[in-house]
Amino acid sequence: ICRELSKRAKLPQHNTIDDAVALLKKSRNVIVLTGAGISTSLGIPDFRSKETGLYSQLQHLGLGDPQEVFDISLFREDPSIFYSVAKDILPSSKKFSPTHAFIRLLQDKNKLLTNFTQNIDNLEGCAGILPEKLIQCHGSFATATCIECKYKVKCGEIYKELKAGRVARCDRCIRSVRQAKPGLKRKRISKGSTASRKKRQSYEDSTDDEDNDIAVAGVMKPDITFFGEDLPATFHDRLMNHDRDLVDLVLVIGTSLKVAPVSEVVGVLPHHVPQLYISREPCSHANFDIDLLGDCDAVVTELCRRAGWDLQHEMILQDE
Ligand code: CNA
Repeated sequence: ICRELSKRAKLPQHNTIDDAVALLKKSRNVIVLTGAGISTSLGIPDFRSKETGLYSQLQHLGLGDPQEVFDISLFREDPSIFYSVAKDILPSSKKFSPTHAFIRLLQDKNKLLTNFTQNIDNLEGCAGILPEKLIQCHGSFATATCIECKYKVKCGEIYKELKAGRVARCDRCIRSVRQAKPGLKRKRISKGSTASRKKRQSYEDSTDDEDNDIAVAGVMKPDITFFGEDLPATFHDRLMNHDRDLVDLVLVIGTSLKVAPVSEVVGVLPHHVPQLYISREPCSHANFDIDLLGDCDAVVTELCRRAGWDLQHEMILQDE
């Protein structure tokens, strides 16, 4: 993707909110590229917002760069850093935002080609975005895998640990550590004295020993893409071998577009396809045809109002 990247020129004929509405109404194959900003109204912090973003709150961890929380080498060294932060971005309910509802509305109107999301909160599914319309570019919290034995579980199985900020360990590893012990004991019993048998028995019964089993078991890593890991193959496949030929409108919502390779998507799509940007602040490193700056829930609500579309959501105030 990097090789094909270039900063596209703006299309001169589009620049107002009504142009955006007209584009939405006529388009049939919209790519919606989303980031953490579409979930902040639900109380889930993004990364880079100045005072509320997760990165601004991580000074106390003594990291050189807050992104290290999501660095795969550091996770292998000390997973407790990630676990102490993960609880803050783990949604505590299945509530989704008006912006999620807007993407669902595009799907219902047969306009959604693909929602490429960088989010890991899995709320697109809660809003009813179909799996075949969704690419979770950075994976999600939906499942977790043991970094040692690759045993996979649903998020529910480690939810308690995640919410408590405790490192989740692999059940299968713990079971196999424990199963290995009776074998060891049998061998020793046949050779050892009664005293050594008793000593060993009391060691195996102790809570310390259980803690020890857990401590040597593999760490469960939620299936989110850390810095230093590859994106799912579906990301490139879908973008380059399917969507690139079909897309007729690009909507980028609630992302600072600072994480590659997702940030490079806008540069590889055909340059004649209009691109709209909805976020609180402008994006200085990409050329969008129309910037709709502000709270994304309010912006999509206004777009729908002008389009005459009925966007249903409990968080939309009547007079907004
Ligand atoms: P980011 O770099 O923090 O950027 C978020 C952008 O959204 C910023 O430009 C904000 O100004 C803007 N923004 C925040 N709230 C709103 C709002 N209500 N309306 C409009 N704009 C808003 O996050 P990115 O998504 O660009 O970075 C990619 C990272 C963030 C991915 O790897 C994610 O996994 C990661 N992340 C995800 C979540 C989540 O799943 N909810 C939460 C935090 C971080």
